[in-house]
Amino acid sequence: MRLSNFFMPVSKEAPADASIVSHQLMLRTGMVRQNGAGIYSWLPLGFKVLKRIEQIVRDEMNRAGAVEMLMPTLQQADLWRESGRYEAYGKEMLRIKDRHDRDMLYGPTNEELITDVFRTYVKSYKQLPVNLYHQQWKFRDEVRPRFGVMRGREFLMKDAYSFDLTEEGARQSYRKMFCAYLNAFDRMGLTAIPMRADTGPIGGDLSHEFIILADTGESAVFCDRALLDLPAPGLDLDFSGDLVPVVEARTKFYAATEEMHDDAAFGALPEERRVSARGIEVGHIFYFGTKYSEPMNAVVQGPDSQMVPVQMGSYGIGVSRLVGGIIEASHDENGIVWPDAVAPFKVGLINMRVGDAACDAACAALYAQLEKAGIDTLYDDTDDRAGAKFARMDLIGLPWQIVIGPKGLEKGVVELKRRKTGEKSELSAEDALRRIAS
Ligand code: 5CA
Repeated sequence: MRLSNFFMPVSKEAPADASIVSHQLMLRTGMVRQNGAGIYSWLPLGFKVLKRIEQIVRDEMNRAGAVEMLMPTLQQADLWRESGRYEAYGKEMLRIKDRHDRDMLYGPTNEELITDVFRTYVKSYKQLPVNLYHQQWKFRDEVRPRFGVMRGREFLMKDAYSFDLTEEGARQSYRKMFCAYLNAFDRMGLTAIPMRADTGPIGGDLSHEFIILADTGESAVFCDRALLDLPAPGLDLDFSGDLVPVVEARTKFYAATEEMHDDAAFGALPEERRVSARGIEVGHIFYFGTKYSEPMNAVVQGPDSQMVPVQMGSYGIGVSRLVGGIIEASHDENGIVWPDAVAPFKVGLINMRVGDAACDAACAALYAQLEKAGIDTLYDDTDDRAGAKFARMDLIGLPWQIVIGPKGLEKGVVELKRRKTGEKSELSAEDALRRIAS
C-alpha cells in the first residue's frame, strides 16, 4: 500500500479524552473514530489489525474442531423469553421494537439463538459433539463505556457454543477451547492466564477468564508467578487426545479473579510467587450444562432411546477488545510495537527523498519485490520531512522499517530497523528482503 493512497489520519497531539495509552495510540494513529459513547468506526489501519486477530481466532477455533457460521445481530425477544433471560438481563440489553410492534433486541450474546438453531436440526446423539462459532458484533448498553474499544457498547466477539450428550463430553469440549485459547493468545504475542471466574449472567458452575496482565486492567487478579512462564500447548497439540494433563498443568497453580479470590490459599504461596496485579479479560469460557437446553427443549435421542437435554458450554473472545489489549501489552514511548502476527503491515518502507530518481526507482523496485513475496508493506512515498516520516513509522509500530536514501544507495545499501529492539543494520535490498522473509 502506498501511503499517498492510504487513509491513515495520524495526529501529533495526544487526544484529551483518552485516559489510557492504548486508547490514545489508537486515536493518534487513526485506527478508530468514536461515533458515540462506546461506538467506533474502524478506520483502515485499525480494521487491518481487527481482521488479523479474527483470522488467528478462526485458525485456532477450526484447529480445535469448531465450525464457523454467522448469526444475526438482531434477535427476537421471544427466544429470550423461553430461556427466562429477557427480563433477567436488565438494562444492558438494547431492546428494540420493529414496525409490527414486535419486541426485538440487539444481541449481547447468542446462547438462545444458537440453541434454537441446534434444536431445529440435531435430534440424535450420533450427531454430537457439535461446536459452532461466529465472530459477530454485540451490543451491551454498559453503564460506563470507557478505555476506547476495551469497554465498548458495540464490540466484536467470537462466541462458540458446544453441545454434547454427557457431562464428560462437555468437559472435553471445554478443555479443547481452553487449549485453543492459550494457543490463539500466544500467537498474538500475549501471555493470557486462565483464572477461575464468576459466571455472571451467562450462568453455570465452571468458568475461566483469560487474563492478560496490564496496569490499566479493569479487574484485580491474583496468581502464581509460575503461570507467567508456562508455554502454550503448541499448534501440534492433538485435540482428540487426552487434554486433562494439559489443562491441569495450568489449573494446578493458584489463579483467580477478585470475585473468586481466596486470600488464605493465595497467602499460602511463598511470597515471591504471589502476583497481585491488574488484568484485562480477553476471553471467558463457561460450562453450564442444561441451563439453556432444558427450558428451550434442546433434546436429543440418547443411545437408550431416551430424550435428554444436551450439555452445553459457551466460549467468548473479545476480538475488538484485543486490539486495545495488545497495545497495552506492547508499546513504548514512541508508539505501538505490534507483534508480527497481528501487525497491520509487516514492513514500512521509507523513501527519504521522494523526487530523487535513484531513490524513487530503488523504492519502487523493492516495494514490488516485497509485494510479490506476499509481504504486506506500507510504502511512505509522501514528501514529508524525513524526521516526520520516522516518527510516524515508529508511532504506528510496524515490525520492520526499511529506509532508502541517497547516501545509502551510493554505497549500495538500505537501512533495516527492527521496531521492537530498535536494532539497525545496513545491508543490500536483497538481504533486507531475505531477512524479513525468514
Ligand atoms: N456468551 C458468553 C461466551 S460466548 C459471553 O458473552 N461471555 S462474556 O460476557 O464474558 O464476553 C466474552 C468476551 O467479550 C469477554 O471475555 C471480553 O473479552 C469481551 N467483552 C465483553 N464485554 C465487552 C465490552 N463491553 N467491550 C469489549 N469487549 C467486551
